[in-house]
Amino acid sequence: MTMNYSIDPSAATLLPLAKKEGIATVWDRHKAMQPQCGFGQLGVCCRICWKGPCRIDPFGDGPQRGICGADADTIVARNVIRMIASGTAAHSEHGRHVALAMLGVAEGKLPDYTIRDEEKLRAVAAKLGLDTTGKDLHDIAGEVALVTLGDFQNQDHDKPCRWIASTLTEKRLERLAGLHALPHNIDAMVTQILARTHVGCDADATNLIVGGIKGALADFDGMCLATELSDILFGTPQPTVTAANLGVLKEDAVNIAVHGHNPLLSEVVCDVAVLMEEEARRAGAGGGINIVGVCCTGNEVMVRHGIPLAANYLSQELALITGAVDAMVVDVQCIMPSVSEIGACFHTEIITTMDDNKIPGATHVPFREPTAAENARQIVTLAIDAFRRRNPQRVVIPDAKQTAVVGFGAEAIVGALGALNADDPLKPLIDSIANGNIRGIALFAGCNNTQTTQDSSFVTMAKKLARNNVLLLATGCGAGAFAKHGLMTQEATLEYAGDSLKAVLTAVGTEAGLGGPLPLVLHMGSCVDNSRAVAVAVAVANRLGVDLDQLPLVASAPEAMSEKAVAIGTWSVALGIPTHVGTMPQITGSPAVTKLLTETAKELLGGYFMVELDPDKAADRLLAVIDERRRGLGI
Ligand code: MSK
Repeated sequence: MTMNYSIDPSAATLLPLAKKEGIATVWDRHKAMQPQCGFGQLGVCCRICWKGPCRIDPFGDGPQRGICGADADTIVARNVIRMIASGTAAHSEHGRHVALAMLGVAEGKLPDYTIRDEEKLRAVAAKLGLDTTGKDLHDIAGEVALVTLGDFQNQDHDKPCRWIASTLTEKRLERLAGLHALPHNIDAMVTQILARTHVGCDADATNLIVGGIKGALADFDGMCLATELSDILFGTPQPTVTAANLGVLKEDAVNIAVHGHNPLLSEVVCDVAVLMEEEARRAGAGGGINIVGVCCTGNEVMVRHGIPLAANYLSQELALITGAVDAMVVDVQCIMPSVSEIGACFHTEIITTMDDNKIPGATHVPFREPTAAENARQIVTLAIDAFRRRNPQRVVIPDAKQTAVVGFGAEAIVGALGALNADDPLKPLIDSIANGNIRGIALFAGCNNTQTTQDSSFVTMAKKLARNNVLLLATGCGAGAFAKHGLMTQEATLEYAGDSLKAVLTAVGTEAGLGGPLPLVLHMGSCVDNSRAVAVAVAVANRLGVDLDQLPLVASAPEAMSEKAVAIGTWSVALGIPTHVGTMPQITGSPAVTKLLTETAKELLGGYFMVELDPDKAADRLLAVIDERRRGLGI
């Protein structure tokens, strides 16, 4: 049974234990929810006003319009773009938080933070068109922060957001401007979507979807700025060797799981934990303090500092069922409310930290940047106290741990390629694509979803694409899946890569001093870090003088789940990237919206959605698209 839920070996150990102890997990709740509402699955249920809920009969026998007169196309389009607005809000709020922190650093108000990557700060300032001559570091940081915050404040509709304007290819910017899809202000895009989907407003499905695309591009803007400013404050990822899966928990240490998305808190918890090792030992933890990651906070600290990743989205509850986690510290997004109930079955402190993200039953430690270290000390103290209450008899740490070579942001990839050609680092990559040694590039992103067997589609697709010489990039919980299943190792490259891909990865990895090939899948970071993959793609496109929709580049979210994933998938399409989704999107109740996103988008944007639930067939479809793109380039 467990095999249908997950291919993660930790699940095989811990789900039977949960069952024995009467602890319900996400998979139990999924089962209890069956059958799920068919109207909701098709996207034809409208709950936008209190005349409803209304739903359209997909078989044509019952109502074809809601009480206000909205048809299936309007309802589906409104529902899906509201998801985009939420995803955009989530990523961009994260970005705003980081930008405000950078402003605080520049103004000398945040003693617990500093600028860790001066070179990146200067590069970002130059990219944003700022003159840094003669300015000191803090002045530059202040200007970068203010320009960034301008993307939340600009009221000139004709002036696109600064980050997107300084990131994409000229051709892509022109194409998006032609469709009136370039956002001028992130907050305004979220507000506009909510306004136009209010009862009695925009009822034109095509117009709504174009508004959604504009909102998704605001999401892209927010992700770019969140990623780049986080690198400046916390360091730009470089290749590092670490480990993944629940075997990274330690019996003899205070285990603190950092979970959520925003690095502002987790970074300081990591710093403070080092200073509190002795206290942990005095409490009986001979192994000191062991910080592990969950979801994308985990990915953030993993790619920057080599902190091991314990779990991706669907495994977060399993981490608690080990009985070995003393504190789970959460910030924002993708935290199951069930964690407090499961934590209460053990000694585990579930600690919420953001005032707008609380969970009943959790301990709340309000996190404020000016007192970050003090807050982190409070959190680590709670974890040490919990460790004292831990029942060793209940500790079951699965024998599941894989090495993971991670930390491949755009700079690290260009750096590794630079070992082959210092003057023109992109040339080895471009030559390899042109001569077919690399057939194409696939970016795996997105979540886990109980609608699919956890991690299975990621692993199946990656192995097939790698065998066919496709270079693989990954972020978010997809990256977590690959790390847990040993696909971020040199051994995986030797075992699964096709011959020509293996030769390229070996040449680059060896020259870059890794003593062997690059790992089979390159971990680029958390879900906001999808912008890193775009940075590489834009550099290649600019170098070739083409646009993004001409590159043999595809994206896939085989286990997509969240509203953020809907936003990411939509901007990926808007950037010209064919984008596979492996779970059924809630749009199929409208053939018009489905056609718009899966077919018409190709003419308008070059990118389009491909829905394929079978991972093996999905890999074949991606290979066919890559080959079509190659033919288009004449290679
Ligand atoms: S955490 S948005 S489940 S990737 Fe970024 Fe994972 Fe998806 Fe959340």
